[in-house]
Amino acid sequence: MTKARAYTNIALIKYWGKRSTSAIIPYNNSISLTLDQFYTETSVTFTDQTLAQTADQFYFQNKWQAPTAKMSRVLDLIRQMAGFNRSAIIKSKNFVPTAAGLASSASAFAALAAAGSQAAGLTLTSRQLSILARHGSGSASRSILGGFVEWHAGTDDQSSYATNLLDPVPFPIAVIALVVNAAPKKVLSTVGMQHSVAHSPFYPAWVQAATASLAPMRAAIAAGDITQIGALAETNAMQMHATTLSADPPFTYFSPGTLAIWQFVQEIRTKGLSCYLTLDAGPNPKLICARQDVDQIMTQLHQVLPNLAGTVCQPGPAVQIID
Ligand code: 2P0
Repeated sequence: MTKARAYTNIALIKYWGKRSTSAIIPYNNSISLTLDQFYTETSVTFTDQTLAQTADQFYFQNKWQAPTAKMSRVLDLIRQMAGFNRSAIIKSKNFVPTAAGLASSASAFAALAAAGSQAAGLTLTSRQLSILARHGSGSASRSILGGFVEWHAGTDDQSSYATNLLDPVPFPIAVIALVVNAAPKKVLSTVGMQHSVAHSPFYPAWVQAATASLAPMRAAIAAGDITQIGALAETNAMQMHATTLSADPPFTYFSPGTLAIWQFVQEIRTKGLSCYLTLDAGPNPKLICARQDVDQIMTQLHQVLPNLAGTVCQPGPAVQIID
């Protein structure tokens, strides 16, 4: 049995659309920050039985479930590399603050790739692990690494993987994960991004704008410029969401609560507080700010939205084998 822990990540320059849906090759590079507060622990044991004799067994939060097709894809790749066809027992737990609505495929597939490959007797480099995790979920390629990470889009299976930009992170950046709605998302990201690619006339402009933002984001990270990191991330997030609003038919991940928080963020900036918002494929925003401003931001936010739950995150580590 091998157990791994992997942390979620928040994209600052986002991945939104696949050039290859089968191999999960994105249109553009993305840049993320791994977060220390949300993680998945997964253990994998390969049995003495072949897959023909026994199917893979999967337990999520201690309950039996059928393994998903994406899980089977990652496990099959591991079996292929290891040169055997034994079935696996997978036990996985998400560690996410109650009702945060933040369960993530990124941490799940990064943990599965690390635990599964090690349980199969393979010793993979972080590049190989990133490629393996990518086959479960694109964003999982980034959760193999800690701190600031860049996923290089590449052009084929072996050239699409993530590397570190900066880890450990020597400046006090914080990410406040807010919960406006803990219900499961209505349009899964895999479906939402495909819809944007196929049906938004703005999609090529998104790829161009995201690509143009990579160098400024790398420079802001290298300079430890939290305000510039936040400003670039907020612009990039809104450009991504513009591809959902501009699709035919249109859709959005924004909820009234998301917009209320975005307005709040814009307002406190006019009062001199540096705070920026980013949003993924759901209504729960994440605020980017300096650690020393967190208390002031939360105090002011609670005056506008009294019951809002928030978790303060700092840069998190790379995937680890813990057992
Ligand atoms: C990101 N998201 O860069 C973007 C921003 C959501 C919005 O990666 O289809 O679960 O499994 O590769 O990785 C979420 O999409 O999608 C995601 P698949 P994934 O973090």
